[in-house]
Amino acid sequence: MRTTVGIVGAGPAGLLLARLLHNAGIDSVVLESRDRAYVEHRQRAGILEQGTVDVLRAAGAGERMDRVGLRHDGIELRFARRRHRVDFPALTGGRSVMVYAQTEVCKDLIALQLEEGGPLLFETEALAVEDAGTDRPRVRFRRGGPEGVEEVLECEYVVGCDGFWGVSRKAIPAELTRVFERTYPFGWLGILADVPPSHDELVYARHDRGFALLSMRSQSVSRLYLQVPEGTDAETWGDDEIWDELERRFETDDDWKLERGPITQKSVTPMRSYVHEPMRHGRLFLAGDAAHIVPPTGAKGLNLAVGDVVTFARALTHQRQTGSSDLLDGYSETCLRRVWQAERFSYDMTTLLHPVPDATPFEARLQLARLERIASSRAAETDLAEGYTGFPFG
Ligand code: RFL
Ligand code: PHB
Repeated sequence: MRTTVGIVGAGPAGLLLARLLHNAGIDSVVLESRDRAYVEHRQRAGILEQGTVDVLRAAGAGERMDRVGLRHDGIELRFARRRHRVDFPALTGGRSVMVYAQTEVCKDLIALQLEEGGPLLFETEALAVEDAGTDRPRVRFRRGGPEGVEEVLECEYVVGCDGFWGVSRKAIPAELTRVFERTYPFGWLGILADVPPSHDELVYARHDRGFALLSMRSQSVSRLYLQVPEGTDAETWGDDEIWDELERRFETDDDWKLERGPITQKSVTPMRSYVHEPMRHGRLFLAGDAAHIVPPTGAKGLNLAVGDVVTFARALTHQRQTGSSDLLDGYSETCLRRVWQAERFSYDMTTLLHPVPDATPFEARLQLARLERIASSRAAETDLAEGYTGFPFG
């Protein structure tokens, strides 16, 4: 098998890249180890930055998003029993975000790819990327489970969009690589519940008992998170216990009330910051979670993945049109500038809102002082609003 761009992984990065290349008249093959239903139902991100929304629209993948997605003009910060709303358009010259789940973005892109695009092969696992340093990189893969036969995809370029646990990153020699990493001593217990969201915007709450987040999937489905100790097993939390704890952490001095409903899903996500440098080796390019991870507090992971593949598609199109590989050569540097801004923002949001288990009273007071500062200074609040609504692409 042979193609121009071999894409490993059909998460948001791989699927959007296939679409952007198709629109530019460049052929690709996408290899995805899981089946279609799994990829379409994996619960993850919920917030699209303005720039991501614009890219999906321009790619012809924004129709359903514009119909059922929810435009949000702000978030609420909750701390010390108080509420403070951050007004995005007022602080950023009109920018906002969209609540539209990653599951839905993936469903839309998969439908388009199967209808109009090149091959998208599910249950096809990449085993290794080979000869990345040459102009004929290859992906060795296997279809149909461990019993399937091994095959080879010959490419001009390979883009590793296979997430944090993928194989592409391993093809970059260790001696050329630098990894920057931080783990956190807590995770998020996330639930999906059949109950209308108790607030019309997201609520980020800092409480002495831990962080809590109120988000949503639609007008009738809530998505909520609780900070829990690292390594917590979701099944040890009973449904009533979860609602009781959420209620405590969202408590205010006014009459705001958290509505409860049947919990349909629960799971725990670990928290990590991670950057792999460089993001390119020869003709292998890494995109999305394959190259970097942010803790979810800043809602940046999916948006970064989109930025990476937009940068790659532009660079390859430029190379096709002008013969110049300048933009491809600059891929890693271009992406990493934005990646590090998102790392910084996600780290700031995480340390602002999560009390660490062994925090001193001094550190707890500083957290409150930082929140006070955002609530009382337009400059501090603008910094948050700019970071949340997103950094420019490319
Ligand atoms: P993905 O989505 O992990 O997709 C990688 C794909 O590659 C496949 N794969 C392979 N395929 C073939 N061969 C192999 N050897 C393979 N190995 C792996 C996998 O099956 C998978 O289909 O990476 P991608 O495309 O880079 O997308 C990244 C995003 O998924 C991720 O950054 C976000 O979900 C992060 N994130 C959030 N991002 C946001 O922008 N806004 C949010 O509000 C937000 N909230 C979140 C989040 C992530 C969370 N979790 C669970 C980590 C909330 C949570 C709880
Ligand atoms: C979500 O809706 O899943 C979500 C929203 C905002 C975040 C993280 C996750 O910061």
